[in-house]
Amino acid sequence: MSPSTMITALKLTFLLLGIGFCYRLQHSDTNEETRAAQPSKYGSLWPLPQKVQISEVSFKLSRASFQIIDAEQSFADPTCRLLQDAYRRYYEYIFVGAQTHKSSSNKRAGRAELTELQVRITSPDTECGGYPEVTSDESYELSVDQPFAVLKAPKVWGALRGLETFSQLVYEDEYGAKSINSTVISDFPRFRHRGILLDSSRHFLPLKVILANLETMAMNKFNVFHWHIVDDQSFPYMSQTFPQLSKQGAYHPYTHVYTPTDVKIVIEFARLRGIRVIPEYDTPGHTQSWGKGQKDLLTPCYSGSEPSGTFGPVNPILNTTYDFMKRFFTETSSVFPDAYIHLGGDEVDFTCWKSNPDIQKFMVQQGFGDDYKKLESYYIQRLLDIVTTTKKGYMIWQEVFDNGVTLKPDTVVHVWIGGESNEEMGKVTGAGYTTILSAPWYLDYISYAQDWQRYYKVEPLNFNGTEAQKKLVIGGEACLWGEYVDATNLTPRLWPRASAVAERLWSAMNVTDTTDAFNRLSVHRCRMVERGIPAQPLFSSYCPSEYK
Ligand code: CP6
Repeated sequence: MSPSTMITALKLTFLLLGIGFCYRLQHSDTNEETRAAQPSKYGSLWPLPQKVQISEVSFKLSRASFQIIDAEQSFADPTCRLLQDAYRRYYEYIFVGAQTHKSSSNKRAGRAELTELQVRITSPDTECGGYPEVTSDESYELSVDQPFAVLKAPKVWGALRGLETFSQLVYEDEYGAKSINSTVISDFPRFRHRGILLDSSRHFLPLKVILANLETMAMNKFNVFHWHIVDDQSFPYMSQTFPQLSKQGAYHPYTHVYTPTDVKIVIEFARLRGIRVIPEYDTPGHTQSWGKGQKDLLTPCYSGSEPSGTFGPVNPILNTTYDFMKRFFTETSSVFPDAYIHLGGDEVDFTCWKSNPDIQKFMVQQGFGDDYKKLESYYIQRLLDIVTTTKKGYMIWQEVFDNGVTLKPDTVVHVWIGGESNEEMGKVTGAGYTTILSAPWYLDYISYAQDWQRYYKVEPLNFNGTEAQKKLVIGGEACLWGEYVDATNLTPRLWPRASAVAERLWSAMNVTDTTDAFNRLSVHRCRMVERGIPAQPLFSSYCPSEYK
C-alpha cells in the first residue's frame, strides 16, 4: 500500500468510526427516542389529573345539540363573564376540526348522545369578578355520564381547569364522530405556583404572541405569567409617571411598547383563564435601558480618574434613585393587580461600582470595607422597604437571599442557578422562606434530543429537608429567556417542552412514567396544533389532523 492510499484508508476508517459514533449518540438514549406513540389508558389528558376513572362506555357529541351551561344549583351569576366566555371557548375547542357535512355518526346508531355539560360552582363566593391569587382554589370534580355531564368546583378557577379537562376527554371515533367516554375525575394541583417566564426586552413580543401563549398556558393548566418585561436591551413598558423611559429605552417608542391599554388587555385575558400576571422590574443590574430615559439613575463608570462614558447598575448612593423607585413602583403597584411583584436582583456586576470614586467614598462611610455585596444589599433593602409601602409582596432571584438581605416572611425566593439548586432549596426553605424552582427548567437552552424528558424527570422536593421545609416549595417556573427568541420562534420553542413542566407541577408526585407521558403528550401536542398553536413535534410522527 502506498503511503497516500494508506492515509486515505485511515481517513476512511476514521470517517466511518465517526459516523458510527454519531449513530450511537443519536440512538443510545432510552427507547422512547425511537418509539411511536401508543394509546394511553388515560387518553390524551395533560397534565394528568389526580384521580381518573375512564370507562368503556362512550357517548357521542354533536355540534348542533351539545351545550355547556350553568347548573341550576350553581352559585355563579348567569352574567359571570369569566364562565360564559370559557363555555364559548371550550365549545369551539370541543368541536375543533369536527366534520360538519358528513353525517358519519349514523354508522354507530343507537349510541347515546351527551347533550349537556352542567357547571356548578359550589361556594357562595364564586370569585367570578376577582383576580386569581396564589391561594386560589383550582380543584374540581368532573363526572361524564347520562343524562348529562357535571363539573363541580368551589370557585370559578376550578371550573376553568375542569373545562380544559373535559375538552381533553373528547376524541374522534373511527368514523370521525366526536365522542367521550363515561368518566369520573377529581382533581387539584400539586403545586399552587405554576409559571412561565417570557422576556419582552431582548426581543419585543407583540401582544398577539403573549395572548396566544396565555391561551396555551391555560391548555396546560399553568397559572402564573412571569412577565420579564424590561431588561438591559429595551424598556417596552410605557410608564405614565416616566414616559421617557420607553420613549428613550424601547426599541421603538410607538410600535415596540406596551401601552397602559395593552397591559390591561394582557391582565384581563390572563384573568379570564385563571392566570396571574407578575411583572418583573429587575434592578439594580440588568438596567441599561432604564438609563436612556432617566438621567443619573445608573452609576457612571470610571476609567482611572475620569468617567468613561459608560454606565453600570442603578446608583445606590443617591437619594434621587430612591425617590424615582418610590414613584415608579407606586405606579406599577396600581397597574398590576397581583399581590406580588418580582424585583429581580440577579447578576449584579460590581466592576463599575468599584471604579467610581463617589461609590468608593460611600463604601468607607458606611463601613462596608471592600464588600460590594453589602452595597448591593443596602440598595435592595431600601428598595424592599419602598415596595412594602405599596402593599405588595415581592419575589426575588436567589442572590438577594444569598447575600443575606432581610426579607419579609412572605417573600418568594426564586431559585435559578443550576448545579447546586437542591442545596439552595434546602437553604432557602431552611431559613423559612417560600420558594419556587426554575434552575432545571431553562427552556432557552436547546439540544438535539427529547429534552422534555429531562424537564419531566425533575422532582422539585428532591432536596434534604423536613416536611415543613418541603411545604414551603410552592411551585416553579419554566423560563424562556429572549436572547434568541422572538415572535417567529417563541411558541414552537416553548410548546410542548413547557408542557413537561406543567405536568410535573400539577400532577401527583408518582406520575413519572415517561412512556405513558410520551403517549399522552404526543396527542396533547397535536391538540395544541389543532387549536392553532404551532407547537413543535416531540419526535418523528404525524398528527391525524394533517390529513384533513
Ligand atoms: N436575564 C436576566 C437573563 C438571565 C437572568 N436574568 C439568565 C442568566 C443565565 C442564563 C439564562 C438567563 N438572561 N435578567 C438570570 C435570572 Cl443561562
